[in-house]
Amino acid sequence: VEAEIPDEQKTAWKKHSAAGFSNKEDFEAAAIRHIETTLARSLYNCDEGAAYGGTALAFRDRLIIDWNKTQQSHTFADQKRVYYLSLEFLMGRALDNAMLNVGLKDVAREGLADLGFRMEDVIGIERDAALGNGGLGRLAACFLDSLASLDYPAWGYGLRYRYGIFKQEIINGYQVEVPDYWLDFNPWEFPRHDVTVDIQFYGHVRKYNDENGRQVSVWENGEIVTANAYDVPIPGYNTPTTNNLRLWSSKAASGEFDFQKFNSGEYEQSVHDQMRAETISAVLYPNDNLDRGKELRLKQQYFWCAASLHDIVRRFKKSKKAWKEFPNQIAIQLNDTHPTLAIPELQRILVDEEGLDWDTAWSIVVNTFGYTNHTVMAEALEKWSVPLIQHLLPRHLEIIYEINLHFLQYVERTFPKDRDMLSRVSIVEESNPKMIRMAFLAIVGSHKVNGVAELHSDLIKTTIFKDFVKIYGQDKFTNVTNGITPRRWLHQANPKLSELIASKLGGYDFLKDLTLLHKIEAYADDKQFRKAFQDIKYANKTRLAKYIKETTGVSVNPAALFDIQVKRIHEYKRQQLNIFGVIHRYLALKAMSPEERKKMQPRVSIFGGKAAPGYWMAKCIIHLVNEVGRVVNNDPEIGDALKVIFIEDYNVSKCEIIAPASDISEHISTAGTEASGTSNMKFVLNGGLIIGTCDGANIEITREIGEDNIFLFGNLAEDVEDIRHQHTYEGVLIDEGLQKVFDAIHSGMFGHSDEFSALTNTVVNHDHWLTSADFEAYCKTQDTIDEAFKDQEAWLHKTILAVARMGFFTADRCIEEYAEMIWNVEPQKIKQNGA
Ligand code: C3B
Repeated sequence: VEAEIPDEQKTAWKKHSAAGFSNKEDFEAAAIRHIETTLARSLYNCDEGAAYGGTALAFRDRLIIDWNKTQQSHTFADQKRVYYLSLEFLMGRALDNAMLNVGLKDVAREGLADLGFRMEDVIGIERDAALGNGGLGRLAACFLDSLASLDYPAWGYGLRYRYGIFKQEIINGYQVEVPDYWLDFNPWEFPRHDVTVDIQFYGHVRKYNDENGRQVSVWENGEIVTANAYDVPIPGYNTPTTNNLRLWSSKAASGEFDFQKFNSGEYEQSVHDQMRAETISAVLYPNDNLDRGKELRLKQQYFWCAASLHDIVRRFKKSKKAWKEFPNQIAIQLNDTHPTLAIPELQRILVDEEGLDWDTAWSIVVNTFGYTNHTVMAEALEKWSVPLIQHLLPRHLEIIYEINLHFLQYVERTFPKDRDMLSRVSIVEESNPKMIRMAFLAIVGSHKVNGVAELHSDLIKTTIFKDFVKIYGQDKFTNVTNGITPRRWLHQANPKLSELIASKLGGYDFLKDLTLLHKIEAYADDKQFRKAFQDIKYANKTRLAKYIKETTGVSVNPAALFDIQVKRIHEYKRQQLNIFGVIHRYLALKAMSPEERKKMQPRVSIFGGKAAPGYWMAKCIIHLVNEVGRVVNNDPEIGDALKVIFIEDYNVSKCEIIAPASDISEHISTAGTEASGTSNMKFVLNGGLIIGTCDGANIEITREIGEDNIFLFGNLAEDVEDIRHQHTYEGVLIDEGLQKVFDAIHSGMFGHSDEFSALTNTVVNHDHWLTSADFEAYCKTQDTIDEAFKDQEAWLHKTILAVARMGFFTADRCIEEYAEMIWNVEPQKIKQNGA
């Protein structure tokens, strides 16, 4: 292609080709040009918002130049690429990350100062891109950062929700949801008006025999919706590699806009059709670890899978390679079962549209896909009703049935005497109505299945997917323990700690090889280093205390022990255990003399997190935390001994302030329920210790950092089932201390007790989450922590060792494991000058 372009044209082009800035002068020029032209502002009306806009657009220009080079280079090299399909990408803010990844934050800071702005204020203007609920969405965002930083040719595919996760307001102690319309100014996306895909829904399947007598299926007469691509550049750290996150937005198909209706006065109806189409990508479903089976959600899933696959197949076809090369060129990772429809969709494209025979097509499909499971909890495992799929995607239902038929025939041949096995593993659950078990479909259609921490990967093999291990063997199932990107979660969130580490390690190489952190172990007993480390923690706690004061009006003492639990509110994550523990502490403090109280370790208990709007119990927990805070924080007897804070609207950018400020963070899920957890990693990496159960990645964190440096408690996963059985047959024996807490709640100490009866009753009736069973151990462990914290030197020693040993939990390690074990892809360096 390049040879076909005339030389004069090339010369003219190259002379004026866009160049990125790399010094202060050029940054200022770029920012001012954008402020004056793109934003139509001037020296006289440039506020912080405009300064943010100009800075962001200047950086976007820089990113897109590298983005173009990267994409060209990947196209020329034509190597295998990875596609990460995720319905959630919890990206947070982009500007700070872009500045740090391209290494120009200091340049921009100086430039902004010249223009009269402070970097922190400008960064603070940006809205979070909050296209996700919690851990699963943030993991996808960390993986994108690692893929780009390690130079892997990779794209993310997701939905461009007009409304991300709702904004949480706390009004009179209750959660209120406010829509998050985040797109009014989003400089980080590029609309690709030329990249569209028409997506079909409904309709029916027509069959006929072609000239060779082969039966052909045609899916026709459906409703068409158009998918529009929006691209978000993903810069790697300290590399020109800039990958792409492609988000699809839905709109009425242009051919579908009904001019007939329009002209005959049915303008309203035609606009209504338009809006109906746009509804598909309008809103992120706000459930975390919960499946609700709504038709619109299924539409979202198919819309996004079909658009993404069409895009991938279109790119592959340009290379003119044989179909059997498809899995050698393309790896598709399914982030949970949400994109499982991509499996029957690819089979449909290959068989119905490209004319491949079933078996050839199926082997391409299986070799292309990998499936990551993120939960074993029944309420979170997706199932879709057969009548719903039949209605929305009639051809896909046929294909799913055929996939199941082939699969069950194979099972029957392998285990001829086990009839029971067939109904247990069938993709179709024989219930009323029949349901499609998406996890089973994902296993059957993928070559690898992985869990996200060792315990979790073992659990899926011994519980929910046990039969599949018998059928396919151990090798199909593997583990990739989760990780986090140290760029955002250390360097960006905690610049002072990053700088301190760099000063000892002779530079920032550890940000790309986190195992280098082990070298700071040598400084665990170094007085000066300890002091510097301690000062940084104190400064970070002061920063959080200031934020708490500004947002809640409550003053907290940065010298107190900061005990933090921030994550989605969920019974299995057991914020109720935490708040009951706080009440227990409050009652103990109240029973003490003022002298005794003075001797107690002062604490600030900090909570944050959203409840799904329909999750009643989670909302009760939020309400209780706020009511306890109201009582405790205003109790003159208590003073600094205890403060209880609920941070409103917890999100990624708030986590960047919170994670560096903990002394202790809580990861206290009922054993066997939290697949991995990733905030546990963020807190330890930032020099905080953990109180936790033997669950998810806590176990591996303990192995890495040493059991002296973590506070574990509670029943083990292997015993949970027995305890629940006991509860069912013998009733729940409520812990003595917990009973006092309940009595206090019932007395009306924290407002009308009816408000909380659901919360206490569920413990009394079933204690499904072992709140009572683990209560005593939890409180004792908290007492141990109080004692340990008093010895600040020993505490610092622990925290420094813990940080030094966190190298394993970088998302870079995850990506290397996926690349080697599941995707079989190699990194590809981009030369600075492109090509
Ligand atoms: C979460 C799990 O609950 C976490 O333990 C895990 O660390 C992350 O995924 C990432 O693997 N998860 C989630 O956020 N949403 C789901 N629907 C299922 C799991």
